[in-house]
Amino acid sequence: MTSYKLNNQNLSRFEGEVSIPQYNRNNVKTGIVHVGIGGFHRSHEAFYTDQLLHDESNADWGICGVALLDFDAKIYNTLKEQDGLYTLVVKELDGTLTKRVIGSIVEVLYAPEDPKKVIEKMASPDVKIISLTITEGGYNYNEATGEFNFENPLVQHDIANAEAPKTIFGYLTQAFKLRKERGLKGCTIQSCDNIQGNGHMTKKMLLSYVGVAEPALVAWVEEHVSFPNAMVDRITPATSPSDISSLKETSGIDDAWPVVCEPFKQWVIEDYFSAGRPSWENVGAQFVPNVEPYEKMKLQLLNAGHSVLGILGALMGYDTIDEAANNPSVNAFLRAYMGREVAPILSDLKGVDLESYEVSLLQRFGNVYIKDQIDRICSETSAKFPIFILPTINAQLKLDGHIEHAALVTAAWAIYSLGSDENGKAINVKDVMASVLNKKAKESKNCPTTFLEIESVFGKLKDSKLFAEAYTSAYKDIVKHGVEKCVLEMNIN
Ligand code: CS2
Repeated sequence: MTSYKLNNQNLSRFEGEVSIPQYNRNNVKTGIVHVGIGGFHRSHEAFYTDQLLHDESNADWGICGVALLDFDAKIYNTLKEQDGLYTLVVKELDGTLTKRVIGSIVEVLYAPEDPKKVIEKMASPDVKIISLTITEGGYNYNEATGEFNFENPLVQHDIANAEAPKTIFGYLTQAFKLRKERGLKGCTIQSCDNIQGNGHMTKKMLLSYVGVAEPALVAWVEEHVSFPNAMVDRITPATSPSDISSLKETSGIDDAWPVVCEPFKQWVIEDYFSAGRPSWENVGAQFVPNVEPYEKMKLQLLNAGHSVLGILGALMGYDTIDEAANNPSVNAFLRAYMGREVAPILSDLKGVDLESYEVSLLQRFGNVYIKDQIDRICSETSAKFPIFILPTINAQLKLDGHIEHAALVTAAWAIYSLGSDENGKAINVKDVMASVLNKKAKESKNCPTTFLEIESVFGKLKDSKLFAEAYTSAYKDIVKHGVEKCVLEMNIN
């Protein structure tokens, strides 16, 4: 089939093949600056917003996508060439594909090229919301101290070079400074990352930074900026070359970076927006007074479940999450982890139905069309573990409760960090802490608990005798018998 480059000029050619924006993108003004224009933002917030823009009264809520890191040059260039357009391909449970061109990103900026432009955009009076998907690690939180990490060289760079920052904290500080100087209103900072109390975390980290970099601005931020917490959810694997070629062949869309995702989506947000917000509730988002139950449920079941499948699956030599989820022993292990270790500590949460949530998760993880990469799930586990798994362990330890499944997963992660799977195939550990993890993993061969000494990940976990024993015994069993046999044994006992 003849294909055409995806851009404004060619957009109408795709009408009929796929859904395309039925609104005039030229009339859409930027009301949201979003930092981090990877797959998840484009399958989630940008998708919700695109649906909303079909009602002309919402035309003030277009998105300016900001690529913050050097590493983001490719997505910036792609979206720039495609006038912000991209295709969202939803892989339905029966394997059919629902395709839609998304038009809500109406501008894109590349921060390393022109930091001033990004700061000005963030300070624009039209911009009411600055939303973020900067990953768990992007918040610069240290698990060991519970505080902002000022030792990060990028943070030190920003303190010394205020006007050409590199971190989100440097950018926001400069933008707020301009807003204050110009007598403008504040705005909302909306985190869309998988962190418990993501709004509170953003506020705490930002104010720590501002307190050192620009102390006179602290009171202004406290008064004029709001930080609603939110739970965000939609499984969005990395786009594969075959996703790109099949879109071209079957629909004639030459899109250099489409986004693929599952059909399920959820967005639960606290309604604290200091300068107004779009009516996302009209397109499926939920506004609630307190998002904590939803966040806990999602982080400790879905995200932790992903890490369990990812770490065990990686050692077993699997490539995708569905392979691990559809292995009966691993599946039973995950169900036992959720039922015995996570559910009891979430049992007093009001407003959520845990059992049906767990059932739906197993179905989502097992979706064979999604092919979510184990590699993606295991990336940056050092930032994910403290958020997804550690809170469950700590809560169980307080109750003298069950930690055996979590201990096995932790032991499997220590072995994973040695860098090869059980068949001797190399594992590419993608983690900012990869070298520390590998060093500790090597030392753990003789004394397994050495791995638990990484305080910025595990806090004081190594001091728990109960955990250390379960972990050490799981470590030795995995080395001796392999993951599959160990999880099978656990299911029997
Ligand atoms: C995943 C998440 O990165 C991870 O470890 O668990 O990206 C997950 O797919 C999303 O949070 C789903 O909403």
